[in-house]
Amino acid sequence: NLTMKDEILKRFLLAKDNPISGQFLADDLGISRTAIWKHLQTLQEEGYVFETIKKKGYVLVGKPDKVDPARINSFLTTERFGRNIHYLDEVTSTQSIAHELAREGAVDGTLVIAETQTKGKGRMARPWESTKGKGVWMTIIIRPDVPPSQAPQFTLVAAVAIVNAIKSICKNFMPSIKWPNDILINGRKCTGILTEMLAEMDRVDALLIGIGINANQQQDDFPPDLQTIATSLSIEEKEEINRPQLVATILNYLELYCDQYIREGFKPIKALWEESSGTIGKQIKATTLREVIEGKAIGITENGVLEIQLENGEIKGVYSADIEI
Ligand code: BT5
Repeated sequence: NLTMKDEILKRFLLAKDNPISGQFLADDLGISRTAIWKHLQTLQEEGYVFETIKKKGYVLVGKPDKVDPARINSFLTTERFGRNIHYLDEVTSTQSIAHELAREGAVDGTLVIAETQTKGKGRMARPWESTKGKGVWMTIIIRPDVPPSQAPQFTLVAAVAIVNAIKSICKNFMPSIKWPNDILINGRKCTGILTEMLAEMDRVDALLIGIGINANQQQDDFPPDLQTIATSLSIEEKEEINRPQLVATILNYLELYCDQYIREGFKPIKALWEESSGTIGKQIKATTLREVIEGKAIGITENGVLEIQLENGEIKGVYSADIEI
């Protein structure tokens, strides 16, 4: 669903250093050269910089640091995920926008993404810090044909997709998954996942997979309460992260794994999850709404339930909890 302006931008992004002529664009997109020129004008006002090369056309030489649809699109290999993007500068929470869109019938794979959130939220209404222009703050609306009881598994599917996307982009550290919804680097949180659901009694209508990733913050961008517990990909990688590429890579993996989960069940996902887990085998303390359980995390079940072995050998399964390692 790219706009004409984004279609033009996408062609420049894919052409890299090769010039594109106004005439080529006009023919390719079926609009006048004047219309092309006006779109280029708008793009320049947004911070894109074009160089004119005599007799050849234009080259894109500068881009603003944004997670705009055309840039995400240029890295996508999916069929459905991210093919419909709602990009906003500032929102209360991408989850709220996604709720509205899902109720209005948004298609499977619709993406809501913003540069900042004023009321980003974690689980149980905890606040989520969303520094402007530095992270990935997004919600993907998916419509799998599954019963509501399977919704929590999608948090684990998303964790596997994100951790593999991070591993394919960053080479200087190893991220690990902390059950159920965190990704950590050297013990500090870089990613949180929040899965919400619209459902009938027996069928999921839509899942809203909210993903918050600290990408380009530096340590002093974090508020005092997060200083010792949060980190960003850029801090650990010691390089600037290409956010549109990260977003698209996550969507590429996510579509692959969601489809695989629907086709083959949880088994292949469980194997991928265990490969990147930093929780299994550790002595942990799990705080659920009802109790505190201490013991050794021994695995996850086919339903994504975390199994903890107590001192006395008894095994308890938890569906949702905060974990301390
Ligand atoms: C989560 O909750 O980790 C889920 C976070 C989901 C955020 C995304 S962003 C896009 C979408 N739109 C939203 O409004 N939300 C989703 P939980 O496990 O409850 O962890 C919340 C805790 O993480 C907070 O209480 C803080 O201690 C910590 N925290 C808050 N902001 C953080 C950040 N930017 N980086 C690391 N830790 C953070």
